[in-house]
Amino acid sequence: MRHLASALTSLLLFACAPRAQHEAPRNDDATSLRLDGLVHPTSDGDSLDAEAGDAEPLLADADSPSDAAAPPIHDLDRDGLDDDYEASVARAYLPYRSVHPQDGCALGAILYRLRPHPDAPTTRLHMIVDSIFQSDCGAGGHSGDDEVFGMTIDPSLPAPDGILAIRAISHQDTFCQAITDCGPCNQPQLAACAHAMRDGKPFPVVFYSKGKHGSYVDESTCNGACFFTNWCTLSDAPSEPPMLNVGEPDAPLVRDLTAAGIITSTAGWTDQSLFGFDPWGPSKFGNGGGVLSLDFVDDAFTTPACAR
Ligand SMILES: [Ca+2]
Ligand SMILES: [Ca+2]
Ligand SMILES: [Ca+2]
Repeated sequence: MRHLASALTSLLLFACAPRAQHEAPRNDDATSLRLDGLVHPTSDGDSLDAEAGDAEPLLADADSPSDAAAPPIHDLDRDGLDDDYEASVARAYLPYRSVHPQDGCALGAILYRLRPHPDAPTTRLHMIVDSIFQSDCGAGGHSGDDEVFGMTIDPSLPAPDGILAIRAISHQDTFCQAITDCGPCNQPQLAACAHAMRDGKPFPVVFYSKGKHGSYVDESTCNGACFFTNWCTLSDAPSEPPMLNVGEPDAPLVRDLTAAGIITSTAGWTDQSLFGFDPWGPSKFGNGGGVLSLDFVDDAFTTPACAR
């Protein structure tokens, strides 16, 4: 009975805990991030809750050798990665996001999906970074904006060295679409990224065009793109708005961006049509943005696993 009460208490704590990881805790020792020992794909997703209920003793005895191989105890999105680890990786390996200094509608947030890389699940991570903005105020502007890049991470290397490949697609599926790739990936060989200092180290840069937020890893491809409507430049500092892990398609971590604390009046958002938005729902984001739930599963952003 005591065990049952303990399990129920643990479940209650999980249910009441904030589901979002806003501004993941800084990991100043990125070398401590390792995939080994952290990937334990859940063989039976239905048993996750039971595992979570039994999790507390594993935390308490984390140093004991017998617990070293224990399954993750905080994997609500059921991808085999501890969700706190996901937040640490996302924060540590986030590229330098260069939002144009004269951007007139820079208010936004970062939604991300991090999981084992589908082509190298034990050695690489893949992250989709969906940058949302309240509006696009460039040519043909609109309410709601979503701009996506994908990246391959080798977590055995500290950031930024572990960033092996980045692919940005601006104005996807339009005649203005531009795909740019960069990174130290060897197979295939990619162009070198532009770099700028973040956390005291040279990080690869993802440029967002002024007002339109078209994303490019190559500034020269951006400038003048789409009939001279896109212009990029390196910002003085990286843009790092609130970050939120959306989870996985089969196990979302969030269904309401306002309840999750992302799209709120407090954060400066004013467009009520975006409040309460479900990032895993079928609707478009605003009257001109894309369907976020499709962004998170779009294979066009699956960067190569980058064998070395
Ligand atoms: Ca997870
Ligand atoms: Ca995940
Ligand atoms: Ca846009």
